[in-house]
Amino acid sequence: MIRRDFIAGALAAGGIRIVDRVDPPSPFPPLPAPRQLAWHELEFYGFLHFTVNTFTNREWGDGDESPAVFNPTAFDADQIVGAATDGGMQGLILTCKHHDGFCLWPSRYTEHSVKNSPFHRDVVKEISDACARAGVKFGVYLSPWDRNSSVYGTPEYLGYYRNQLRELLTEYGPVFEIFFDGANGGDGYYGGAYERREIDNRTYYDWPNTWALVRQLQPNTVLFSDAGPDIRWVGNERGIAGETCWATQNSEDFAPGHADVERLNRGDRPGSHWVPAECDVSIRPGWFYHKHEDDQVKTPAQLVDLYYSSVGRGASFLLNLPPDRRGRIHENDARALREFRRIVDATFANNLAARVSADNWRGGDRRFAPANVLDGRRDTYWTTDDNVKTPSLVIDLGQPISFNVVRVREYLPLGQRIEAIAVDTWQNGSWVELAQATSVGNCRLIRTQPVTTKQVRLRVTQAPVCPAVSEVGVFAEPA
Ligand code: FUL
Ligand code: CA
Repeated sequence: MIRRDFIAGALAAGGIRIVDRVDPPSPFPPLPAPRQLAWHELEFYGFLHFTVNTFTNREWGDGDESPAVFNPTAFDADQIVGAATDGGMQGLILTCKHHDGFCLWPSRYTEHSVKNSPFHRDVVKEISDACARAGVKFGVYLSPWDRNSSVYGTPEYLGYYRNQLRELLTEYGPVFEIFFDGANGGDGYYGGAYERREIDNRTYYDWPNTWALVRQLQPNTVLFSDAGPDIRWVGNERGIAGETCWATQNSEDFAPGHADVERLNRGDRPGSHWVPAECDVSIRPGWFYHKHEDDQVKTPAQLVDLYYSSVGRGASFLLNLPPDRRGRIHENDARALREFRRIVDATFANNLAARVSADNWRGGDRRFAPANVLDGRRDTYWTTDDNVKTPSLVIDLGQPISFNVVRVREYLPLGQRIEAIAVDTWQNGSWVELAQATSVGNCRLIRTQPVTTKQVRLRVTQAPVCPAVSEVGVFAEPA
C-alpha cells in the first residue's frame, strides 16, 4: 500500500524529495460513468408535460387529435423555465412527443406537429433556448409508443423513431437525458386504422441500436428506462425511492417496459451495473394540465417530503410542472415550488458541523483526512486503511445545537461501498443512538425529530471494503 513517489512541488522548491504516499483504496465495482457522475450532481430537475392533451383535457391522446387544437394563448418559454429555476431545478425534460404522436417541433418526418397548428412555433427550440439562457440542462421525452403513426407496430416505425431522435439530438444543443417511457397501451388511431396494435416490447424496439445512435450523437446524454442503461425508473410515479435504494442493478434481468417494480425501487446488491434510480412524480394529480386540478397542487411540505424520499435516498427527484393552456406554469404551481425551495435552501445553507475527527484515516495521508468531509467538495473524501471497514467519525458542533437532518455522501468514483450507517448523539456523558440507515451512495438524508447535542457520531456499521465519504453535514430545518 505504501508507495514511493516524486512530488512535483518539491521539484519546484529546488530539490528532489521522496515521500511516502498511500494509494487510494481500490475501486469497488460497478462504477459510474462520467455522464452518470455529472447527472448525480443535478439531483432535482423538472418534467414538462405539454401537448394536445393540454387542450383536450386528457392524459393520453388517441393520436387522432387535430393539430388545430394546439394553440397556447400566451406561451412564454422564459416564464416556464423561470418557474423551474426559481424552484431550484437544474434541468427540464420536455415531452417533445407523447403517446398521441403530436410533435412539439416541426419534424421533417410527419405532418402531425406544431407546423400544422395555428401556433406554428417550435416549442422544443423555444424551451431548449430558454434553458440555455437560464443555465439549466435540457432533456427529451420521445414516446416510443405512437398512436398517430400509420407504421407503428411495423419495422418501418423504428426508422421513423430514430429519425426523430436524430433531429432532437442534432438541432437543439446538448441533451442531458432522454426519458424512454415504458407505456404501450395497444389501441389508437394509427393513420386512420383505429385498431389495437400489440408489440413485444422486449424485442420490437431494438433498444441497443437506438442507444448506440444516441451514444454516437451525444455521448454525455444519460438514458432512462425501466432497464437503464444509465438510470432506471424507481418503480412508482409517487416520487418514493426504497428506504434501501442501491445505485446498482443486475441489468440483464430487465427489459424496458417489463418492470419488476419492487426491484426497481430498491436496486440490486450486489449489482452488475451502475444504474441509479430517478423518481418521477407530478406536482398535480395528472401529468398534463387540467383546470380542475388547480387546487390540487402539492403543498410545499409535501414537496419537501418528496425531496427526502428521492434525493435523500440516493435517487434523483424529477418533478413534473405542466404548462397550462396559456403556455405558462400556473401561479399555484410556481408558488408551491418557490416555497419548497425556500425551505430546502434554508435547511441546507448552514452546515452546523464545526470540526470532525475519526478513529482511522488512511495512512495518515492528508488526501484522505476526515476534514475532507467538511470542505463542500465532492471530489475530496475521507477514507480508512483497507482493513478498517466500520470506522466512525465524530462531528463537533462547537456548542449544544438543535438539528434534525444528517446528510452523508459517498465518493462515487470508488463505487457504492457503504451498506449501513448509524448516527449517535452525545447525551449526558454517553453516546445514544439516534438513527440507522442503509445504502448511502450519492446522498443519504437522515431526518429525525429535532435533537440538541454538542457532538454527533457517524458510524459505518456495514461495508465490504473501507468506506470513502466525500461529505457529511448536520442541518436544522426551519421551524
Ligand atoms: C407514463 C406515461 O404514460 C404518462 O403519461 C407520463 O408521461 C409518465 C411520465 O410516464 O408512463
Ligand atoms: Ca469533500
